[in-house]
Amino acid sequence: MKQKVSIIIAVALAMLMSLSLVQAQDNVIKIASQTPLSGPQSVLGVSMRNAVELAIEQLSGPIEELGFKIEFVPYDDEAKPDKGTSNANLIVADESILVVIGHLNSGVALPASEVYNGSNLAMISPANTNPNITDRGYPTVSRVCGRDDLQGPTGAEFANQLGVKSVYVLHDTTAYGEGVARFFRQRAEELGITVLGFEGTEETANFDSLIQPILALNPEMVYFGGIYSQMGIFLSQARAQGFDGLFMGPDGTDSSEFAQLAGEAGVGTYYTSVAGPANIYPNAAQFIEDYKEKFGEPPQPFAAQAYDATAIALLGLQSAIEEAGGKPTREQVAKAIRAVTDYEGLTGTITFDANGDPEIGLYYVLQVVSADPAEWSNNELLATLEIPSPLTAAAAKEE
Ligand code: ABU
Repeated sequence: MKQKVSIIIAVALAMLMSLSLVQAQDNVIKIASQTPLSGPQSVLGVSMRNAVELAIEQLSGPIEELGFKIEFVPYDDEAKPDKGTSNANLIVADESILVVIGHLNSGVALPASEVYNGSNLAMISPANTNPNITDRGYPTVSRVCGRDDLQGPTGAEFANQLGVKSVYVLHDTTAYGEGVARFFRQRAEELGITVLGFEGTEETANFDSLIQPILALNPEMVYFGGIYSQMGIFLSQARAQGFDGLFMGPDGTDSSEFAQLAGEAGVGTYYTSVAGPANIYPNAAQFIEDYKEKFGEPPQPFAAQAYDATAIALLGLQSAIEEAGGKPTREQVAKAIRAVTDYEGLTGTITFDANGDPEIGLYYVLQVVSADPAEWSNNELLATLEIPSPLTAAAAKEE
C-alpha cells in the first residue's frame, strides 16, 4: 500500500513538473536573425546580429510585463541561398520563433522568405533592396530600407550630374548585384550616358581578364553592382593596372571593409546607399554609444536598420499579444507588424505600405574619404533623397 502511494505521488509530481515546463516554454517567444556571421560578408552580418541583440535587450520590457520572455536565436546564412533556406526550414520548425530579422543578401532572402511565408512567419529585412522582396506582396515580408529600382537610378542620376559620358557596368551575378546594375544601366542610357559594357563576374581574387578589356575601352566611370568583399579587391587591382576613372557602387559598398580591401585605391569612390554610417541619423547618437560600449567597436552600416527592424518586431509582438490575450499565432504577429504606423526609429519614421516597403525610402549618395576603415563613418554625405515606394507613388497619383 505504502509503495502504491509513493508511485502515485511520484507520477503526480512528474505531471506537475512537465506541466510547469510546458507553461514556461509557452511563455518564451523567440526572435531569430539570419545574416552572414562567417565568410567575407560577415563584417556587416555580425554587426546586424549585434544590433538585433541590443534592441531586444533594450526594448523587450513591455513584452516581459505581459508575462513573456524574449529569446534571441541568431543564425548564420553564410550569404549563401542554400544555407539561408536550410536555416529557414529549421526556423519554421521551431514554433516559438515568431519573427525573423534578416537577411543581408537579397539572393538569400528571396528563397528563405518563400519558406517563412509558407508558415506565416514574419520577416523584417534591414538591408534587402531587390524589388522582388516586397513586390511578391507577401503579408509576412517587410523591409525598413529602400529598393534597387530607385537606388540604381539614383546612382545613374548622380553620375550624370558629375558629367559622366561613358560607363562600364559590372555586377556580381546575384539577384541583388545584377538587379541594381540593370536599374543603373537603364537610367544611365535614358540620360544619354554611353554604356560601354555590361558584364557579370563571380571572380573574387584575380580580375586581370576583366580589367584589360575595360582599360581598352577607357570608360569615364566603372559602376559595380555588388558587395564590398568583391568590389574592394577589383578596384585595388584595376587602379594598380592603370584605371584612373571614376568608380561607383550601390549600398553593397557600404562597409568599412571596403576601405580595408581597396586601400588608397578606394579613396574618392562614389556610392549610393539605403543605409550609410549610423552617425548620419540624428536619432542614432545614443545607439552608437551603447553599441560601442557593448561590442567594443562602432556599428557598421545596416546595424541601425537592424535595430529599427527589431524594434518594429517587438511593437508588433506586443500588440499581437494584447489583441490575442495571450501568445499570438504567427499570422497574428505578421499582421500586427505590418500595421505598425509612424514608428519613430533611429533611421527615421517608418510606416509600411501594403507590400511591406517603407512608404518613404531614404537614399544617400556618399564618397569615400579615407583608406582607413576607422574613418568610414566620416565618408562625405553628398546627397539625401526621400523617395516614395512604388505603391505610395501610385496612390499619390490617384489622389
Ligand atoms: N542592399 C545591400 C545588401 C545586398 C542585397 O540586398 O542583397
